[in-house]
Amino acid sequence: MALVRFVFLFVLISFSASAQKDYKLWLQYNKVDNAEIASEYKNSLNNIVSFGNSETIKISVKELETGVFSMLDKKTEVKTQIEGENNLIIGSKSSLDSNLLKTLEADFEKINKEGFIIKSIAVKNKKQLIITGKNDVAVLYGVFSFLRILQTNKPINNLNIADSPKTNIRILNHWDNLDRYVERGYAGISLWNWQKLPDFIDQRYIDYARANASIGINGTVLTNVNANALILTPQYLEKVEALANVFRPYGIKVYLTARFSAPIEIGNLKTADPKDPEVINWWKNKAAEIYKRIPDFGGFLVKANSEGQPGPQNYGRDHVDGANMLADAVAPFGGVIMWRAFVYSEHDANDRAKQAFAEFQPYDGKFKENVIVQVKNGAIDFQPREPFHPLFGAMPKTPLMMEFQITQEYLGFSTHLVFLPKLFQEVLESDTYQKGKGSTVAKAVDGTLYQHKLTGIAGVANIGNDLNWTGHPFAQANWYGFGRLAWNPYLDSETIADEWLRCTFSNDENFIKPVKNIMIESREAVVNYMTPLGLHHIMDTGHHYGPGPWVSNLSRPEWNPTYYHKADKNGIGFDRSKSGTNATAQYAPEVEKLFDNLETCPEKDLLWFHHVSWDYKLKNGQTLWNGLALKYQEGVNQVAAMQNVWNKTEKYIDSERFHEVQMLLEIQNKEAKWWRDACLLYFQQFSGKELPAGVEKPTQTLEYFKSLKFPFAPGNGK
Ligand code: BDP
Repeated sequence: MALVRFVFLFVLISFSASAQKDYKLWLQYNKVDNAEIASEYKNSLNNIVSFGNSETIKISVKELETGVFSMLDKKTEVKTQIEGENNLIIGSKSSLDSNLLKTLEADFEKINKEGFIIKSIAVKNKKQLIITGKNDVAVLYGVFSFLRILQTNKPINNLNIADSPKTNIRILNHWDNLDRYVERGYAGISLWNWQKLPDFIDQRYIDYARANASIGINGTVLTNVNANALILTPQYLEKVEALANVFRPYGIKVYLTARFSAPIEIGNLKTADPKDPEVINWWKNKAAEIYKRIPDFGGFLVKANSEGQPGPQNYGRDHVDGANMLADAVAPFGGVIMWRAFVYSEHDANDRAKQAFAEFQPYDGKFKENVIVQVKNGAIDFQPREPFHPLFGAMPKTPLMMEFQITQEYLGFSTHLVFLPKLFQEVLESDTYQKGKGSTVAKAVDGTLYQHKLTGIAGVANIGNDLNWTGHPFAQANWYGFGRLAWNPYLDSETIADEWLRCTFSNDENFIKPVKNIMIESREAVVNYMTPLGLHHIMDTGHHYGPGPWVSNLSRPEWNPTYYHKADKNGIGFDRSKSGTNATAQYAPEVEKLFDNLETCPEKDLLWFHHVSWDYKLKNGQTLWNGLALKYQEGVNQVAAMQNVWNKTEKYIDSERFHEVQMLLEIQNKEAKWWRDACLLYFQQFSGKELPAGVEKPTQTLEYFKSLKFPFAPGNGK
């Protein structure tokens, strides 16, 4: 009996210990295994000397103490004066003494207001390490960055780092409803417990803020873009205020989505016309009311006249009228309006991929200066691969911010291991040529292309109340990677994967190397087994789970997968070249030429821009049909290879995460085969050709795949 109890207890303890691991994200602060490195660290870190006593500085000190203690088994003392050598000094510019200020004068020149300095310096001939910045939150960023250096076992004896974020608004968009249902959420329900707020502060709010601060995220939109006006009522604003108070010391501003019809729904007005004086006044008062509670409120994110959401067009006005009216309301308080360009209409027979550009580009220069237009990375909708959105670089007089989707609505939910920074990087590196060669999307987004001061990157969050936050342990890497790229859109995704693995799992090279490869390959794998060669939007309807290339009965033509792949006897693909919808003309001439010509169009985007015959010869000599089938197979093979690698990692990590990922990869493998078989069987009806050698034969019929229904697939309404 005693033995049973002991075993039970042991299982319980080891279970909860590893469950905690999942929860701790990339802030594991694992003990430094390498004795040499550990002793170097210990010798260089005597006491913490802290200048300033704001909440943020207290948080910074606590983080350092926790990190150093946990990684080095060393308790550091906290002093307010420098004594002896090898201390870690922290404090913002305004709290440093004149001596230190003088030493760092040139360094402060190198950073912006959120940037930090981590530097080995001599004070009265004694070696010290300092972490500083122009304000306390910048110091906190520096602290997390320093802890990351320790977590990744890099040398600290001669540091000289000056690092600043390249964008101002680095923000998560939560598509969370007030009943805690998360639209396109695959990791549980919303973190925000509106019922218990404002009086009950869940520890998760604090941990959420800390995790975000650790990667430089400085804003959060708490509510769904498909907005509910109730969030703007006093009853809810009190709750929002409570969250804002928790997030503030971590440098995170709160934003809300504004439902355009709110003046009618909660203000008892007859209209929401943006030119109506009463409406204008209503929003002004609403803004004042919010700022009274939350002086650093960030502003509003607005989805208007898109997918049925109300907007200025309901009153014969346009997006500029709507955005500028709201911009005026928040301007006196320093707020911004993030106005989304995700628009397309069932009444517009134009190629859906062209509609946002056609509508927004002519508005260039017409928005107020506190408006930033938020543009999805591609012209359709967060597909596994899309060419960059033609609006980037094409509105020189308007700040544009990037919207990425971190939640994997179209990339396997929280079941598939897909490392998204690879996708993000591909988009950011794309050359728009709008100001000649080198006019990358990253430059359009960080403001350097046209010297914009207001800049930003948004990510649709993949966070819910699952124990591990994101459903899949590796989906944490997508949250992490998003933050890192928002800070610096020029970072390499491989570097990000490396950092994340070390901080989250282990520094053992035998683990890092192969698993990093899995991550890097994983994005191409999902493209291959879902939408190779430029295919897009062939997922099943509504929930978007699994393949549905056959769907053709939806009320709006541009919701049907058949609209996008246009498979017929002659071939497959959407002709967006001159001979088709001429969407290519929305790009700069150099890019237009590249995409427009079948010969020069990158094969990864082939069927996005061209309707291509089944016998068309690909660059590798295969016919299009064979090449397509082989790509689907390659995707499946890549998942199998990922599994092989993962199965050998058990000895390096905790068994809970090992087994979780193992099970998830098994599902990913099954679903990759499902995608391959369903799509190939369906397209085969048009190509009329056999599957080439090397492609496994489907084990089910097309009818079987078509019959599959998933009424309760997550993320798609209740
Ligand atoms: C689509 C999602 C839908 C969102 C929409 C948006 O399916 O749930 O509301 O994007 O971004 O991809 O507004």
